Amino acid sequence: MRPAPDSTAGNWSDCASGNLVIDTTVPVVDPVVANLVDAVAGGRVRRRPHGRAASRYATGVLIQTRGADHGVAARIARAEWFIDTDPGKGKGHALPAADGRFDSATERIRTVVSAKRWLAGTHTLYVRVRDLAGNWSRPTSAKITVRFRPLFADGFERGNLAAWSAASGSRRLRVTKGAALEGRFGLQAASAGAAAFVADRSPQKRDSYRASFVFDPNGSRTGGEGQVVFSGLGGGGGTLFALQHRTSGASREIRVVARTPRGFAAGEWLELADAPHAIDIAWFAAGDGELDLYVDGTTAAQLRNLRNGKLRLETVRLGPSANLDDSARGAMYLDSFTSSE
Ligand SMILES: [Ca+2]
Ligand SMILES: [Ca+2]
Ligand SMILES: [Ca+2]
Repeated sequence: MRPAPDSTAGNWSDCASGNLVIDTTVPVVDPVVANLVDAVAGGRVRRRPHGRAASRYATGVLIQTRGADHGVAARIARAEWFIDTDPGKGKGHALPAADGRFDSATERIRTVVSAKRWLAGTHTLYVRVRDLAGNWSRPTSAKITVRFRPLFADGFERGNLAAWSAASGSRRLRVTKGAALEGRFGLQAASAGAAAFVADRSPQKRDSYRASFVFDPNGSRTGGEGQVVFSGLGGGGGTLFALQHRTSGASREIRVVARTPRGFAAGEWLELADAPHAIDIAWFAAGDGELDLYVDGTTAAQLRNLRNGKLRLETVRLGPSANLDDSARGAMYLDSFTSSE
């Protein structure tokens, strides 16, 4: 049915005669089976998942299912997966056919994908398939729970800073009941003038790192600078990533920045209400390195392709540590700090 090429634009050949088959039969995909496995090696399972339980912090997910198409010209041509939120048909992560080629009416799928950059917790993993004519199946799904090796946690419930590796500007840091966002105690850190932060040195040459904490600006003012309230540092003391907070007039905003070979990549400034917020930050060093910010459980920023594969995280700082403006005022509350690989 393709028009014959013609050197003169606008001239079309007669249609060739023939039978035209239009495939409107939507393919289907079997219920997905998703299991945690220990290792990912080029999409293959390095260790057999059968008869051996995956370790507690496994980050490979073995996906198994089968797509089937029916009727005339039936053929499965493509498969994809995604977690939690549907990115749109054709915009998921591609899945290979188990036999290496999508060339028949039914295709088995058996592959391992990495969950290393997922948020800890329970996710819904979806798979759908597409036929040659472009019809997508409805997705089927499976629940899968990932967890990551813990590094350090402190909710300030001992009433002091003893759990931390160091504290800077300790007269400006106070563990108080008034600052408790969870439990009985929280950290009150002065926003004004000079540094007021606690440091944790447990990351030690880490190439993947996640931290979560509760942050309440508590009416503090930053004086217009993007005050650093949480940051990760490398061996030489250079900043690898940071969460910044700034106020100007009635506006209050946060953003993340991450080191690249050419300086820093910065996320958009995001409006933040003056109230307690659950902050999650995930940093990954790799050629396609990444920094993710979640606010109150929702993705707020994703900086990708950071080309930061040579960087290693040594220490993190919680509390105002840089871009400290003389006109900053007040004190913020921080609580419930946890971190993992
Ligand atoms: Ca079909
Ligand atoms: Ca095949
Ligand atoms: Ca607490």
